[in-house]
Amino acid sequence: MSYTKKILEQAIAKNPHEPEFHQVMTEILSTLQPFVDSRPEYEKAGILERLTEPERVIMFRIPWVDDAGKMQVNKGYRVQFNSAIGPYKGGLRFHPSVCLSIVKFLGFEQIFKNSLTGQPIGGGKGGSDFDPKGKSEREVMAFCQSFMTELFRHIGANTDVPAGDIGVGGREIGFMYGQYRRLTNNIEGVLTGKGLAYGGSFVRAEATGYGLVYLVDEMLRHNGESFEGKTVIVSGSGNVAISATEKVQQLGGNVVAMSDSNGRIYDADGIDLDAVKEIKEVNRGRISDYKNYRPNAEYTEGKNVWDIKCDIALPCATQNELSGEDAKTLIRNGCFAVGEGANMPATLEAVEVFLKSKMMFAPGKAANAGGVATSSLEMSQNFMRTSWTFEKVDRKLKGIMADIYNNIATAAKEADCEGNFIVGANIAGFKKVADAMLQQGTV
Ligand code: NDP
Ligand code: 2IT
Repeated sequence: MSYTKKILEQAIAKNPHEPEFHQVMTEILSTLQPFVDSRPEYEKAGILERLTEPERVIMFRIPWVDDAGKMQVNKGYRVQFNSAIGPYKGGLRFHPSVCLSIVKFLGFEQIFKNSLTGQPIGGGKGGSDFDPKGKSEREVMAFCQSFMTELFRHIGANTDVPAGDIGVGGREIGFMYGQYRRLTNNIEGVLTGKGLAYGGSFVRAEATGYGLVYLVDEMLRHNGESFEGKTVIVSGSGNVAISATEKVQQLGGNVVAMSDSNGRIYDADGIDLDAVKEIKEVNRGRISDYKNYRPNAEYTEGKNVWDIKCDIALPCATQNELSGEDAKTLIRNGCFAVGEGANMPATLEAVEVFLKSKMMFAPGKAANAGGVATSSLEMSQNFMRTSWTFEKVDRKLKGIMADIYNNIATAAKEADCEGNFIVGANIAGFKKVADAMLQQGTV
């Protein structure tokens, strides 16, 4: 039996009740199969057995007191998945759906993504089932401080460097960083996505969305296309969705739809991004408020964006938000390119539909790697005690995304799967980590 298949089955059996973790392992290991099975040194060294088992999982209690004086308790997680090529690196997610399966799926994906950036960063992820929605600023601060009161002993600038993800932005990073500093009496770049006033990097806030558009632009240009004059739909309206929309607009594309977990907006004249920023970043409101700014736009409750006619689709909200049926609808409506800003937004069925159709498809671990790549640039600046200009960081980000595109395109070609960037990204990401593990012996 194939080594890869055997380990996939074993890993699924060993980790029951973790559907998202099973899904990401299935996608990655099944595409790696021909590459890994033809190289017996990987089996001999037990590379896949080790890769699918996190180096360390930390789970903890987060007690905090709400505005009514009531004690609340949430679950906290940090999965330190793989440090073969550098300190664990990956975001923290605060969302009621967060559980071990989701943190492990994100941590596993992060190993390969971080490898693809070319930066020396390992894979990790964490978070909590805390829901920041509707909480006061004081409640969010109390929660973040309690979260860090346990997490601080497990992380460090050379050990594990968390950042933001869903529900964790500049505000939450600030509260957690302040608590880390107070507990350790140590000023170090232990988190990324920090404010510019205390060690943050220019472009980090925009990096995931900008990087996504840089990579998709690269993919389009290699196929004789561009964003100029194209109709684009974006799901979500958070950090990644907003910065992706901004960059598409700068490149001459027309973004006509965005969404949140309640519904979607459609604005044929092109999304007014200042309005979305005010609703989401200033008021922390709902996307339905968009109609107050643009009365001619349509808001549809309970609907996602995938049935809106477009040339290019950028899913930027969450995992499994785009089904096989949605994929078929997109293709039927003429969509010819998809770039994943979110982590695993397309289901396995949707990915299959995209690959069969031969449309351009950029998988998340390559397309959204600009965020963590810029986090690594933030770490470099912190170690050097310096700060680079916006233009310098943006230039580096653009270069990193172009390198990622070239590496995944080359790896796909070498595997006789030209244009299949899932295969390309998985092989290119895997190879560096596996080689580092081989060279480091039994660890
Ligand atoms: P934000 O919290 O800023 O925004 C998340 C957006 O997605 C919101 O519009 C939110 O709507 C929507 N959303 C979240 N969960 C759901 C759900 N279950 N159903 C429908 N909509 C949902 O997060 P980010 O923009 O940072 O993250 C978005 C995606 O990008 C995630 O998959 C994340 O893992 C990925 N990513 C983020 C990076 C970063 O640097 N921030 C880097 C790489 C990937 P609502 O407000 O209604 O919940
Ligand atoms: O999924 C991701 O890559 C992130 N949430 C960003 C991680 C980071 O460390 O910047």
